[in-house]
Amino acid sequence: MKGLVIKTHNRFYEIKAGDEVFLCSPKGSFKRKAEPEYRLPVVGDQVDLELLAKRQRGVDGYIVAIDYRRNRLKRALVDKRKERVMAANLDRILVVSACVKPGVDWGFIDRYLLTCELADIPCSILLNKVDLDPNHGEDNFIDIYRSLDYPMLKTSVKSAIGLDTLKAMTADGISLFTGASGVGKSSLINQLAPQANLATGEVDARKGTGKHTTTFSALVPMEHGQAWLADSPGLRDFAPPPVEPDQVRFGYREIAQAQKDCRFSTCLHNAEPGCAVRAAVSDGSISNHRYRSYLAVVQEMRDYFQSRF
Ligand SMILES: Nc1nc2c(ncn2[C@@H]2O[C@H](COP(=O)(O)OP(=O)(O)O)[C@@H](O)[C@H]2O)c(=O)[nH]1
Ligand SMILES: [Mg+2]
Ligand SMILES: [Zn+2]
Repeated sequence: MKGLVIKTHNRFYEIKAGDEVFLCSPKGSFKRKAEPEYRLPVVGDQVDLELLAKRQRGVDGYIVAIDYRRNRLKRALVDKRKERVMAANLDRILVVSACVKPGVDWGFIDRYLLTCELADIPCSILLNKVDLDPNHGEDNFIDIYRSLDYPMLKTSVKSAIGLDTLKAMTADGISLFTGASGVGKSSLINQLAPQANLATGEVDARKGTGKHTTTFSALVPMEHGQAWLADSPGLRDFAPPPVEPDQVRFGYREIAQAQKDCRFSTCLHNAEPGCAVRAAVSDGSISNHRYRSYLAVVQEMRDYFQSRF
């Protein structure tokens, strides 16, 4: 029987199969045989189940195989040379920012777009809390990202702005919400799936009181049951893994496009002669903001790999 992993506990997994949810654990034999990446199920996985006639030792059955993952979101572990898959088979990632409180950090958004491009996961940008923003979002930036074909949506939980569009955007498949703490991810998910009843609140990192840190450990069903939403932990718990400096260019759509005309195929668009990317920045077809963001990320990755190895 096939099922979808919707929740991970310590060693147990909740698997939705048909209209039922089964509690299962991975079968030892499969864990020994599988490729390292496929030894642990994550939310979003499609798995093969062997069900027991009745519940034994706390489980309804065993996970005997994990299907091929068409994409996966990874995070860096504390030992940053290691990575771990956090969720698989995502239909989209929604990067949430708040227009005000704390304000939009476009460099942060670029890092997520980079992660999504390299992981082959469609990415949308949500600007929440527009009710607090007299300008209703930073439109000059919005134009840049719209022209790159990233879906952009302004929302307000408080004033019910953009929520129907958000509902339509997330109406099928698995949508994962990410972004810094306090931008409104859990509040937005509660709008789409009221029964989720996720904890929300002001960020109080110092005390951490009443702060319920959600992880990628559960998928919440939308009301009609055909789509799933995943809340995510704050930044501190989740950083996308670093990428080699020469891979960064593939995370910027317009740069990846323009670089076909660079004189050197290895061009990093820094000071190389015959660089089509820098030419595009000069004539305004690539925004200065994105180019500077690209250079900053390349430098950051370079520093990281040099300090590390
Ligand atoms: N004014 C305003 N406040 C919001 C909005 N969305 C969320 N909030 C508030 O922002 C705070 C953080 O929200 P939460 O959903 O916990 O953010 P998360 O950390 O990203 O999950 C809470 O106090 C929410 O009530 C919004 O659209 N407008
Ligand atoms: Mg939250
Ligand atoms: Zn170049």
